[in-house]
Amino acid sequence: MTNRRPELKQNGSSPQRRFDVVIVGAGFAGLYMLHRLRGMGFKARVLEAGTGVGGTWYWNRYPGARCDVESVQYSYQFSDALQQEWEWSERYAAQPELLRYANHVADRFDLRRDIQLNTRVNAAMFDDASASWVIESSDGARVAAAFCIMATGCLSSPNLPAFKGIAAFEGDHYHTGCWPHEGVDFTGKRVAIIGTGSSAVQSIPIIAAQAKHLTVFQRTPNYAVPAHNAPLDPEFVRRIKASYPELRARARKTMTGIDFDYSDALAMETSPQERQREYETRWQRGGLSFLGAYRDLMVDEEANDTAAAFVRGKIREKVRDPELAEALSPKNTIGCKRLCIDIGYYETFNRSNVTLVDVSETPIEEITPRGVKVAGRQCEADAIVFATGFDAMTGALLKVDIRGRGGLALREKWSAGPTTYLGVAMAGFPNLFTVTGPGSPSVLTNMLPTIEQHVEWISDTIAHMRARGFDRIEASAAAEDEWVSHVGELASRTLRYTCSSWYLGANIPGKPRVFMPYIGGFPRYVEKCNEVAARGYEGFVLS
Ligand code: NA7
Repeated sequence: MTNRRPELKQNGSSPQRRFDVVIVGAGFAGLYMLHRLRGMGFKARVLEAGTGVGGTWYWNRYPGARCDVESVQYSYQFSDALQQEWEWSERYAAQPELLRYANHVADRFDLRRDIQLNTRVNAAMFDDASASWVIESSDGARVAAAFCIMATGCLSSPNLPAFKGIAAFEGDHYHTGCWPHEGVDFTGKRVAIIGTGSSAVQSIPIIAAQAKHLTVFQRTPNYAVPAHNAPLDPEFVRRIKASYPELRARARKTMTGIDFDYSDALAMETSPQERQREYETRWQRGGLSFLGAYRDLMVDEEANDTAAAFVRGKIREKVRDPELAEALSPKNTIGCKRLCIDIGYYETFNRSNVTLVDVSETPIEEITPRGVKVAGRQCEADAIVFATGFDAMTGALLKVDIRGRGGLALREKWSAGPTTYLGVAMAGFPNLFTVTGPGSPSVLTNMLPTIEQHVEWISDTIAHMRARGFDRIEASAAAEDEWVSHVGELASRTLRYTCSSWYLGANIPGKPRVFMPYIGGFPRYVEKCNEVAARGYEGFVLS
């Protein structure tokens, strides 16, 4: 199968329409991509599986869903008018507000006329003869385009572990990543939740307050730092709006593309008392900047453990039952799995209607018609929430049967792990771009500025090709190999391989263990992309 040329005409109809660019996905990446390309005079079309725009914030409607980057920074900056007129209401925007924002952007820039909803892309095939892509959706319809851009998101393919018996469960079950639009009322219900990642940490306090009883099945405890979420003070907003360019410029200089206080100090060169003060200050401030306290936290185990021990101490203060506090205390590297930002998570376990079941040693045996079975004991439930995460970074791309030059299947190319050049392009797949693909900083950074950088770089590349009369661009195998080794080499110098995170693909049975995002930081990545372009697209073959 691998190298068979796709039969473009036999398996479906001929493409019904031709575009310059087809964009897959109408999340923040797809929306801006469409706006920018259209502004450059390209004929572009977005194909989106959902019934609305918003991507992550369209699908993740679970109780408590909220962004872990502050709203004034998790927002577009390409239009100053947009950032001046939009009013964020809270420090960390909740899902409904983020979805309203995505819809506002779609309306404000008149994007909807080029977005086709209810259209799940199944396959994309490169046709060598015409140097174009044929994109097929699940209803069999086909469109053709000179360029195909996958704006399918990093955490958009939900992972539902293959628990025995799910189909026979008599109650209702939900996955946090595809929550019913009408919401779920757990009042009076016995609820089981499986997983204790960010989605669970956000939803557990809210479900516990509503349900008759909540049982939490925990395989790995997680570190959570308080959000200290609050309504935004109008004076703060006024100051931010008056100095947005400066804020954005400062953010662009940080590793994560987020403007917060990163210290250059080393934990191991700081006294224990001073460290404690620093962690306490950051804890009181709340949010992800906790890990910015010292620059050796993600590279030196001893340094890391000072921060981990501090959080474990906080858990002991918050959870009344010492045994329960111990069970909720992570022992692994803090920041290896993504740090969670919480609103009353640990305190929820003090409630009399919440039970923790540790499944680290004895995994969930099966889902029975009436509940969840562990070690021969059944926990009865009327509803089960699977907060079991995503097939991150590669899942959504591999769900589409993408065939490059000579029929090369992406699934085949990536069988030992994803390989890309800069996280935006792949050898063997001409005229195909990925926004925030594996090998890009993406999930280690603030997604919005990262998306904007990719969109601008990709659209500038396409415009460059038009200006020079090129109709084909492909990453060279050598440039791709070099980039992949560079990404792996940087990750290997950190503590990122010490846990079973989704960054490594370790949450999906059988997925190759490769640290997928680029860990070198936003500024270094942007510099590399700009250099590549300035050198006439070094590492790409244009023809
Ligand atoms: P995560 O962070 O991947 O969390 C998934 C959770 O589900 C995690 O606690 C897993 O335990 C647990 N899990 C997965 N499979 C199983 C099985 N088979 N049995 C028991 N427990 C299981 O996903 P989220 O949706 O919470 O967050 C994803 C990202 O979205 C987050 O990092 C933010 O960036 C936003 P494990 O840790 O693997 O032992």
